[in-house]
Amino acid sequence: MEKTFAMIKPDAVQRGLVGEIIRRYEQKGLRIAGMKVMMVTEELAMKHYAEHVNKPFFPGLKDYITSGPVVALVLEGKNAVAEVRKINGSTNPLDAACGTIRGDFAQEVGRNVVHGSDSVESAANEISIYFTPEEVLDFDFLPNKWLYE
Ligand code: DAT
Ligand code: MG
Repeated sequence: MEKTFAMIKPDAVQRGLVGEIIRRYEQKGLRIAGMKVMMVTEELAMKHYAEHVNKPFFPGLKDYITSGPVVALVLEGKNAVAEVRKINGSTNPLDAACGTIRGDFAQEVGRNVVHGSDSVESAANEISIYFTPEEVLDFDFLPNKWLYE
């Protein structure tokens, strides 16, 4: 089954949105295969956002993502990568549809409350940055037979 990496960013943790955000992933049928509350160090931020380190917004992004606890998640499901991106909504909350997490809870791109991997390859890389193999569980998720044909 496909896995993706998601993050509930520091603003969402501080605003008490952890339960609401996880509820949205769970109600879609995604399974939580890994989860932890942690700080993102500068080193982790540079690995995670390697493609953005030379962009003008990177210093702000790094300050934001390292500013407080985050919740790191491994979510599993058919098309988990695309499903989480859809639930999260567009990167810039101004463009994010109502009903998406960013559309409902965010106003600025620099405070966009969640992250989701953009491809299966990015997901595998990001999971390996934030989790050890032992921290990602493999178990029989009983609702799968009611979610998938
Ligand atoms: P996404 O998080 O939707 O995958 P991304 O990979 O393009 O988006 O960018 C990573 C994060 O960097 C994004 O969540 C918010 C920040 N960011 C992206 N573009 C930005 C911009 N033009 N100004 C400020 N922050 C930006
Ligand atoms: Mg991205």
